[in-house]
Amino acid sequence: MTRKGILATYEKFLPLTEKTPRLSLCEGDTPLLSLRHLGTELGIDLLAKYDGLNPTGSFKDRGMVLAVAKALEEGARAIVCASTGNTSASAAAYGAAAGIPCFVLLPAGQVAAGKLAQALLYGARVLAVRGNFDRALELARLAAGEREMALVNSLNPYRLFGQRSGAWEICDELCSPPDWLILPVGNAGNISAYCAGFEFYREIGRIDKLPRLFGVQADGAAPLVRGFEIDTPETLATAIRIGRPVSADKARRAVEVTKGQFLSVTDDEILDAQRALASGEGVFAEPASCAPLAALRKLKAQGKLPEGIRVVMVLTGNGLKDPDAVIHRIPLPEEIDGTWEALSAALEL
Ligand code: AN7
Repeated sequence: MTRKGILATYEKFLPLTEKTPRLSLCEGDTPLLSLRHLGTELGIDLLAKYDGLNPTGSFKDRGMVLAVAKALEEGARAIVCASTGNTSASAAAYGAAAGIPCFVLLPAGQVAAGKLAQALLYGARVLAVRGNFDRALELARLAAGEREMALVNSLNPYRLFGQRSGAWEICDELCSPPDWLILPVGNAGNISAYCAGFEFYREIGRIDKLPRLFGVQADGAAPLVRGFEIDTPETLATAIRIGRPVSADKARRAVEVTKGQFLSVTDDEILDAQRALASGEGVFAEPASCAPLAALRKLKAQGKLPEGIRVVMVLTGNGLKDPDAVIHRIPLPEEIDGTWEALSAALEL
């Protein structure tokens, strides 16, 4: 099957009219990889939904394509968002594709280099706000209210609607839902969208049960695990450095109706998981995306991971987005003289 993009593939399931522009950068239809080595280690059937292979390198494209198409349909003069990075890259790209100006508000100094480069190069007007993501989002909401701009954060219902496609693709490919679906949680939109996607498929009879949904946060930014908002969230997984998730209620409901759970892991556990995923399976995901693997390893160590279940882990963002998170923590390449003798000595297996 050729890639057609989310709007064409799921036309019937999305709130499209004949006036909605069929925008596409060929997002979605990402691979569902079997992670055999890590799966064996954990004693489960482990699959990864490799959403870092989307056009801008993250799952955000699934919802952004619909949000921007709807903004065009509704005559918005510009789009605006706040972002820890990936939303801004996606908004900027789809804004460019749609020919509509894009404003992005980033927490100053807290966005991974790849994401910042994307937003700038795709031609967005990028503003670095002195403050954290939660403050930037308040300002973006104000901007949308004060100007004729469409807010394309996940408060925009079309974003979450488009992100349901992740759940649909998994069910379409497996012909049944997995036992568990585990994903990182920041602003809590994606876990809510997955839940809605699975519930919709159950409603129309494509599946007969919901997977248990597990949302993973970083210890320093874990409002949903702790049960209260965090004023100064801290984690090196900057994508999920969020203290006041706007979709907290929806996410709590998602975990409740599917009998799932919120979990948290330390930054060190995230980095260990990132390395295990890369060196064990050949898959490079950004730190936030590795929080679920870290959580699975932790559950295994605690004897709380059921044997033999099928688990889909959503790899939400590409590792290339944020090389700085790892480059200072791994040994640098060994330097050798440009001679055969030096090389020969280094080629010991
Ligand atoms: C790689 O880009 O919030 O719980 O502004 O980039 O739906 O927020 C990114 C979030 C997980 C969390 N993984 O998803 C933004 C932003 C990656 C992310 C999340 C994000 P939500």
